[in-house]
Amino acid sequence: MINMKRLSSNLEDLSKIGRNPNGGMNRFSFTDEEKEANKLVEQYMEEAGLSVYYDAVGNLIGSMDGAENLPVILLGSHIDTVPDGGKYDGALGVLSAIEVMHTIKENGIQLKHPVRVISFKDEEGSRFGYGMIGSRTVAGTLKAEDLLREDDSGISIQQAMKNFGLKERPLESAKLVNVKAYLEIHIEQGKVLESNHVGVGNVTGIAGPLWLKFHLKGLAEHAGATPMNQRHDALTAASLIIAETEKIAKQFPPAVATVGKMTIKPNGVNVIPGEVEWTIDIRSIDESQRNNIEQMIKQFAGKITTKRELELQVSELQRIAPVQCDEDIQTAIQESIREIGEEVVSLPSGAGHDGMQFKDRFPVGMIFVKSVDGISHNPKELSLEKDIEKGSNVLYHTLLRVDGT
Ligand code: HGY
Ligand code: MN
Ligand code: MN
Ligand code: MN
Repeated sequence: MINMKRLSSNLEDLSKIGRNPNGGMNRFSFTDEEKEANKLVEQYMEEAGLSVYYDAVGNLIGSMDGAENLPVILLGSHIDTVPDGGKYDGALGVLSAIEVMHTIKENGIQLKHPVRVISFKDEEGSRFGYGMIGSRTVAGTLKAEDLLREDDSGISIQQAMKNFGLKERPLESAKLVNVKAYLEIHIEQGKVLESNHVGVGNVTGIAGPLWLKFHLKGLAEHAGATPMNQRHDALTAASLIIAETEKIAKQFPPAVATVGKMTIKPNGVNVIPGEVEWTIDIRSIDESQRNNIEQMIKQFAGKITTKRELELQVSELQRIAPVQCDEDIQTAIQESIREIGEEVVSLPSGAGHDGMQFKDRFPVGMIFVKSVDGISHNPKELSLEKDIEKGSNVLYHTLLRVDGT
């Protein structure tokens, strides 16, 4: 069984890096915080007997040879966070995978397949508004032009990679093809496991996120001298569109739509807003339903824009298809959950994960660990040690099953 004391202390130590005064995590890609966190994860990987290296985009990889020349099994997750994030999102997946490999080494088990534990670069997309650059690179889908995307201070991903000290290498060198399976353990970030009174779950599929940016242009004018019926107020129009977005999404459960970022220009108390920019994150496990929601929002926004003589630009930040988890891996996970004496609960993931990038490339399986009150992307994010231990042991047994040991 895994060593929960070691895993818990590693989780605690990693969570000290990038922690802000109110206990939230700010660990963004290609920053000093991430460099420090990478150093710690490298150490854990080496202690687990893994040989450590970085690929062309900066994924941190711990590798263990297999007894036979077989396709590789990938374990992974991410250590970057959302702004003011929690201590388990992503970090649990990387550290639990390392703990499983450490336990395999201590138990003197020689796996047939080679294994790579990957700490994927920039899963959240917090800094550049374009997530999963690490897993896209492994899937071979990251394009050179994607690296031109910039953060709020105008630094491109490419420049950030150079500043981070990454050796320049062709992205293709990081693509992995001969892969047997990708396994990820992650906190659920929702309330299904808790409402079913279980600590772990088998993931059936991952909802795909569509991120759009709306930019509305009106006319900044004097708040006191401009009559109400002669305004081109970008913020009032945006508020109507955002209210309608919520109404539309509520018609199609379990699909969701979220406005997470917004800027107002010139942002003065006594100035009618001339420009407003906001993001919408639309998710569904059903791609056609998501596209339908997207069209309905765009149509409504177009109507409001024309009526109020404003200018609207809608740009796509990312569009990731939903993915179904592999049936055989789900069976291995379900058997492993039973093996540790737990009841099997299977559920879709509303949150996005690196495994989506491997759709139609190699089989994906995910194990969920209960989130207390379903809270995540919040400093209050919490998963209990006993559930983390169960989930990590399920990952251990699932890896042995997938390996055929
Ligand atoms: O956006 C997500 O679902 C994940 O946290 N990257
Ligand atoms: Mn997240
Ligand atoms: Mn995550
Ligand atoms: Mn993930």
